[in-house]
Amino acid sequence: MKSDVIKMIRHGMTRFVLSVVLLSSAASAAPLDTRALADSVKNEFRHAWNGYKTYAWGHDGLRPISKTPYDMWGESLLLTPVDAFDTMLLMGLKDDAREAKQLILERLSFDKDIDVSVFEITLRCMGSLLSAYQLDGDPRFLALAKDLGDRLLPAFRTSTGIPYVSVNLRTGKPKTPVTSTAGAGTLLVEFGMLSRLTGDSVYYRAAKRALVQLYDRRSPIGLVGTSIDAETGAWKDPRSHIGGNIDSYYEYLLKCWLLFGDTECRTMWEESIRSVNTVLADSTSKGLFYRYADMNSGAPVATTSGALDAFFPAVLALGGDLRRAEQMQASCFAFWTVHDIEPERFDYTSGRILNAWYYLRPEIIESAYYLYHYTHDDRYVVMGKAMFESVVRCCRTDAAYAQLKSVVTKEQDDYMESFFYAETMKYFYLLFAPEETLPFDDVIFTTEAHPMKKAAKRRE
Ligand code: DMJ
Repeated sequence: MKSDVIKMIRHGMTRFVLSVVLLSSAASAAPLDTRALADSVKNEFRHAWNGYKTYAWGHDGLRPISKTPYDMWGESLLLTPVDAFDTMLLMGLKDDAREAKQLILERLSFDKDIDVSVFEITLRCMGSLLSAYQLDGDPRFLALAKDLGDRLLPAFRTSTGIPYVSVNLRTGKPKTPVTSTAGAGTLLVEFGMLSRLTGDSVYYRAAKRALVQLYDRRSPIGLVGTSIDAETGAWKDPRSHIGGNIDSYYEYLLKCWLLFGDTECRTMWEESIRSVNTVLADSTSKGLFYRYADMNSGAPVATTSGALDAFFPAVLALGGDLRRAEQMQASCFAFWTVHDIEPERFDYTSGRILNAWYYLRPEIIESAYYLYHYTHDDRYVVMGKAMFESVVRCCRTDAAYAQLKSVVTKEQDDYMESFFYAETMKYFYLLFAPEETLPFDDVIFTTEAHPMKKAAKRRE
């Protein structure tokens, strides 16, 4: 019944204001108006964007307390407007999108003598440019993505095909062979879409080879480690888990099957998730989490989880395992509620915080959005509302939004990542906005929340 009313609201009957029973502990009957919530998200997005425009225009990002700009690799690649552009389009912020597009097309150049992280620039720039091209249609976005792809290819010229961590955008000189599994294995959604849209398979082949090379080095019990040497192919850190430095490797196995119909990715996903659920899943009195274990023996190493791990319910749900997805989301959200916002790392058995920062991360919100899509259970909208209110209460500054040094003290830090615009605010918005804002089943989101259309085709 409640689901039906929320569905009606999400489909335009905004006059309905609904009282829902909040999640277990927060059982007060609060009015819930998803249209109003979506508008609040949009207003807060605009608040943060106006801060960027006023104090950091033309730079990568804004320091939201000192109101000064920063550039991640020393020279600007316009990370904030590039990452934020498709969120503006989805929110219907036409004037802001027009300004951002003009800035990007006039000023963005990858011909720079800087060493950039292959992983970060692929997620933040290539994914954004490809989604900008698909949503806006201007071929200059695709040309920029192709130029970037060509500059990143030298990083893959290793004896294994696993890419170096970073590459110089002008000279192509690679740097740092020991890479994280996520760093080397979270490239195929973007590189594959670049191949599809340009008709040149070179990008797909490079990123796919890297993914297969990682998978082929899995242990006899089917697990991968945290870091690997791209030249020797030897694992450097044998700890296996689903958290930071491995996380999106699993996500892309599944998504590349769903986006490209790549059956080899399907097999790799199915084999991998079986091992992960067998060896790493940990059902405790505090709920479902995934532990750290040695990739070869499966021996437990740590019972830690955190903000990054909270992407996993979304992936489980996308892969069809709603039971584990819902269990894990409930466990993660319980840790969010302890301090009204989630810490970067905690021990899920003792409850001890191991890293108290909050970096404005989106993962738990992303999972709420996926779970709402699949279940239409009101609890995920209520959860999203609570999290949105926490972020506004704890992280808002008069210029934009600030990450937190501590979820306990709520002391703010003078930094704001571009993924706040690309992911955090986008997933809040999509959770509250009418489903037709972006039909879920038409797209696969990159790990930076840039939607890739399943039906995308090369234009002749
Ligand atoms: C983003 O850059 C991507 O989501 C990535 O996969 C890891 N997490 C950050 C945001 O937390």
